Amino acid sequence: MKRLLGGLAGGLAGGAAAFGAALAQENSWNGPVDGDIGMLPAASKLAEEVHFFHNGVLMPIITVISIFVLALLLWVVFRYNVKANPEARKFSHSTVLEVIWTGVPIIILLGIAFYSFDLLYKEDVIPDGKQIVAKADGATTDFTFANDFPPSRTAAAPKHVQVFKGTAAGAEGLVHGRDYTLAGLGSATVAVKFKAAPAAGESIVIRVGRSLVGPTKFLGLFGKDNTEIALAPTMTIKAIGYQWGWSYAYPDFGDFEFASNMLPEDKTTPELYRFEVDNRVVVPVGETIRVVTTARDVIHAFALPNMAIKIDAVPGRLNETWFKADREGVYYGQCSEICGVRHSAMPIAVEVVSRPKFEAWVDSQRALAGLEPMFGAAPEKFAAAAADTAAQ
Ligand SMILES: [Cu+2]
Repeated sequence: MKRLLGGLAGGLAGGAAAFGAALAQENSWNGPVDGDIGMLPAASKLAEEVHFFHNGVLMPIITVISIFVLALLLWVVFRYNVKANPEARKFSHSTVLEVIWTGVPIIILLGIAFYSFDLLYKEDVIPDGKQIVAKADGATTDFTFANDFPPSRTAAAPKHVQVFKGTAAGAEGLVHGRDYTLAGLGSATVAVKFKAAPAAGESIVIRVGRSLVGPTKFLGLFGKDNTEIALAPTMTIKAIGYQWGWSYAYPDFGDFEFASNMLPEDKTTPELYRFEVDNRVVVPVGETIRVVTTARDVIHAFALPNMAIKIDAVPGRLNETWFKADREGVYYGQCSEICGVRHSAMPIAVEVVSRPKFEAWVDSQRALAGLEPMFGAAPEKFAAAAADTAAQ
């Protein structure tokens, strides 16, 4: 028995270690690999929040319920079998018990809804946060900005404002109360008042709005708050599903459109077969992208697991969602609505690149469509965009 228990404990410890290793696995191509447990690596704050909801909220609840039900079962099996309990009692109701087994699940579901309704809202509603960048002159301590949102969306609490100091070393998040205070929350103009004037030349980045996404402290107590204010989209991509492929349009950049079809087996690697396409969607890193979906024939669904988005593409109707990739790379998804015999042959491949690369790509697509370049004529814009990225 001792050996059995020892083996069991060893097995559990080994299993836990394997689970940890699988979770921590470096996954350079962001897709599934052999031995994976859990979800694909998160590439956006929204995906991090989805993972937090699954790993930090749902899994503990599921585990406790499973163990509780198993214990009840074992109790009934051993305590009330025909040998241990030959004379069964004949009662059929217990008001107290029925109130408990109705009330407790309601409380559990309310607890889940508290997190999941919030997430549903964030996925569905396009963020409206804005960012103000100011250069410090070494003397100014107060930086004001217009709080010009619709009444229900104005910055009214310290968490609706995030302040960063951008230096060569990267962005440093400042703490309300320690580094700065806020004046005028809820009114038309808000001031960020620094305790000490930031050094001359430093970029002061102020993010404002109510579109907070990312994992927060569990029950407001444990872990660390890792939320960020999501900014309003800088561009829209329109994904149109058809039997069997996707077509993408970029209405902000001259309405060029291209088809994106799965690469045949001999044109790609075994690992990427059924993921890779001939023309990838290209988007800039760190920017909020509005995704609008529709379809030409039957219902398809646009899904990107790394960004934790999935939305139906319905003929005659526009659906929208959004994502913001935090890392450059290629992210794969697949049509997620059974749409016909080649449903499995309409993958989605999104390439996240730097802003200058994105602009060069836009110009190349415009050239293919017979349009004038949009960015190439103004090379100084490239430098400004690169400096902006460095400042963040
Ligand atoms: Cu489809």
